[in-house]
Amino acid sequence: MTAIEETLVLIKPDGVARGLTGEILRRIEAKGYALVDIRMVQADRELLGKHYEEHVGKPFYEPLVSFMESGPVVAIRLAGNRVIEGFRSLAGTTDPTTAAPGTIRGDLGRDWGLAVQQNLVHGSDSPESAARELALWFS
Ligand code: RTP
Ligand code: MG
Repeated sequence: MTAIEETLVLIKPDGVARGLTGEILRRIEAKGYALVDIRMVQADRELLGKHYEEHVGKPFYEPLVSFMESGPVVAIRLAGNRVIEGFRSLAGTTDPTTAAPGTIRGDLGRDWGLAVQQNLVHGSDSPESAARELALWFS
């Protein structure tokens, strides 16, 4: 038996701006996960600073936060058995240029000049991250 768990998925500003929200939701639903809650958010620096606290001080932190506040994101509370690893598998690896075809990043993403920041989606990477991030985006 595996337990039903929840994860935070974000459709990042590039995914929203390119009109890929429907296609990304379609893939998530086709995989069989449940959309528990969904909202469109214009994130500010305070929220993004907490969301990306593990990356504070890294060279890509400032450009990442600037990118993430450049437009609205879609935040999704997603549920299912092993959904945390399942969604990350659906998303593909971080760099969309080399993410495997068949994945969201591999099929729909590429390098548009901002390195790997524009990679369409975020998914929590552990149960602890999921609980922390869901509390931030669905408080
Ligand atoms: P995510 O958190 O968005 O689901 O992606 P991830 O686990 O695959 O990547 P992570 O290492 O957590 O990095 C978070 C986001 O920061 C941007 N990033 N830029 N070297 C770079 O320029 C760099 N490395 C990471 C990406 O947008 C990545 O998704
Ligand atoms: Mg991550």
